[in-house]
Amino acid sequence: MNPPKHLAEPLDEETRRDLARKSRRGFALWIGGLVTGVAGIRWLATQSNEAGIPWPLRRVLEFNEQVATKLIGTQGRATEFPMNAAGEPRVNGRFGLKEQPIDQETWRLRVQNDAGRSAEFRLADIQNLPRHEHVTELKCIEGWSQIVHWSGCRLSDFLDHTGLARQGAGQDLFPYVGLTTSDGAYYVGLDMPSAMHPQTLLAYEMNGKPLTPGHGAPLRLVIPVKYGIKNIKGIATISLSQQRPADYWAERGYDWFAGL
Ligand SMILES: Nc1nc2c(c(=O)[nH]1)N[C@H]1C(S)=C(S)[C@@H](COP(=O)(O)O)O[C@H]1N2
Ligand SMILES: [Mo]
Repeated sequence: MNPPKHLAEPLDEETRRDLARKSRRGFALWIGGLVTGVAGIRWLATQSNEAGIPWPLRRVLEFNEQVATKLIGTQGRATEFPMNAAGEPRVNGRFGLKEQPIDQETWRLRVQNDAGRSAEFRLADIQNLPRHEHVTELKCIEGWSQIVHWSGCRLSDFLDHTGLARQGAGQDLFPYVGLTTSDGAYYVGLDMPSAMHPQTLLAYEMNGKPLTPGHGAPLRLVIPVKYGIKNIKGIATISLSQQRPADYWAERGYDWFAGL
């Protein structure tokens, strides 16, 4: 078969010169772009770091955070799915987890605040609070996600129950919540609106069964408005603070807010 006519036709002189001019200009633009890109990356690399990444990128994340807070606020909810969509997530991330099963008789959750007050709670204290369940997607920044059925109490109910979330009676809530594992090897910081979100749970069951050690027994955070990194397993202490708490992955350059 013959090639289509317009491809077979020899180029006239004017078209040829026009093409040559265009390709020279394209090449110049390409080189210009390359030089600008390299200069930009070198400039970025020489800027001082803030929490693990160059400050201009940090400003972008902070801007995203402000936009997300305005758009989602505390009204926005993560999508909930029917029960039969739930499945088993992989065990992902073992920082601060114990391999042996935890003794629930001696286990305590410690809560402390910046006003110097603290208290300890048993698992039964948490299980006696109103039970809430939801089927939501656990989204890992590594690029996988899994729909899971979680049960537990609302973190907001628990914080109210402790009486430690406010500086004093009738005063404002502390602006931040920090959660850590018993050895302090994994830790997460949350803004108070996300902590008080109705879907944010202190979960003790996954897919209808008590949590396994790998999934954070006996108590983990489930916060479907944030990425997996914030869903800390094996919670041992909760701190209410005036300052942004330490956050394992934020210290390694990930977005502190980590909202969806
Ligand atoms: N203690 C602790 N909690 C953790 C992690 C971890 O390494 N240690 N990894 C986080 C990450 S990155 C993800 S995606 C989820 C995974 O939860 P799963 O193991 O129940 O699937 O746990 C989060 N909570
Ligand atoms: Mo993750």
